[in-house]
Amino acid sequence: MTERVYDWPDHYGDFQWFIEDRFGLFIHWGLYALPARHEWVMTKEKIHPEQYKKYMDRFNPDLFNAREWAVNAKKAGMKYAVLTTKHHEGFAMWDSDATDYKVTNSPYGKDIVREFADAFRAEGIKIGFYHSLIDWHHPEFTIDGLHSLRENEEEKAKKREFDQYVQYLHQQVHELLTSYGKIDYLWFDFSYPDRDWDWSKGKGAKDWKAEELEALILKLQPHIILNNRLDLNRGVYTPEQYQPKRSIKKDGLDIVWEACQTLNGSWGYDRDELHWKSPEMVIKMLIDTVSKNGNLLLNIGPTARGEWDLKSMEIMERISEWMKYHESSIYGAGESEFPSPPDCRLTQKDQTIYLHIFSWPFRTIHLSELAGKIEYVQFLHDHSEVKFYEYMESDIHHHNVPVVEDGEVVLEIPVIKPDVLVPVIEIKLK
Ligand code: FHN
Repeated sequence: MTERVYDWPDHYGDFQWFIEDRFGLFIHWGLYALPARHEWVMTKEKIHPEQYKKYMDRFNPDLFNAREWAVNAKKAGMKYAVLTTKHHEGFAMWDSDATDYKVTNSPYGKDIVREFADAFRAEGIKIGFYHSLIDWHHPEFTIDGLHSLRENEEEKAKKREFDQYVQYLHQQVHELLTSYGKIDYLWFDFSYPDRDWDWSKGKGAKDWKAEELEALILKLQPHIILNNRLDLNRGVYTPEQYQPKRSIKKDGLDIVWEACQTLNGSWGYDRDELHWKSPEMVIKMLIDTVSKNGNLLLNIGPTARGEWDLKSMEIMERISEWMKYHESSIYGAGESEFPSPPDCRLTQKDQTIYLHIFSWPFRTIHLSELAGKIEYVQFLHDHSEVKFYEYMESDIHHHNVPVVEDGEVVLEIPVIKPDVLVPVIEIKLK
């Protein structure tokens, strides 16, 4: 299989572990779990920071058990985990020296980032921090069209020193990268330089002093990888809430990318948001992503008591079952050099092709360009052999024998679909 060449910044950490791991857990957790109406509730409902603080006074996730989360994530086959250290609401989920608006000043009183990092690291899961560039709580973060105070003329009339906020932003990133050990992945969110509301503009790299911030990060943790939302046009490309049509390339080079997806329609816990994806759909999204040389970062929004809701748990259970038998078609795999049959996805790892069958066909699957190249074929879940043939032994094409075109291989599959959400056939090449 031809070696891939990636467009990756030389001064960033090595991304090899990332494209090996393929599957990560995204956790969106903050004060917004209490209103339980989406993580943008503060701005959707234009809540003044002073009013919003009532949630800090009530934040006490008494059922939170970081080790339980880590064990569940490991069982589902997730190799890295990204936790919101601060979302746009501005609330620090760690014991920050830079603010009183932090979890250690809530009734919960403990450092959640510390508990998360320790528990997930103990399970061998790599650590990622999500950190919001946007901050609707900080008094010097200038009010713009996304801000919860965007219609508050009195607040908009007050002068704000954005540079003071940027200093605070850099200070908190410094805290996060010097207090919790080795951090593998830093996930900023998000720049919006092209937005324009006439009375205010969006914010991008220049506003965040992103070059300076990036230099600080790599000085503190030189091995770290970053996503591309600092508006520096480099790092992990992070499409969300859709599946790219094909693998992502730029000037002929492969791009390191990660599809970021929710289980329902919200990142943060949203009690009444019921557009849950089926376990089968989620597993197909994971397979689809890897077949296009990407990673899947799959999100859970824990409740204000610190638990994963039942629906999320159910989906994670089914993912765990599937990954138990099929993880080898995901880890270290990527886009295949061969064309996929209809209603299937191929992943490939060196001399092994994994055929993921999205809709179960009757009796045969025709593989192109593989005649003479296959050594052995089996189902991945039970290692039962799959018979195949490449040409007709006799010249007579009997009416009940499939026509095999030049270069094709035909797999003979059972009429009954195996009892797994997405069956996978492992094809060993010569
Ligand atoms: O505004 C955020 C949103 O709340 C969520 O955190 C997602 C996750 O990728 N990022 C932003 C929207 O693109």
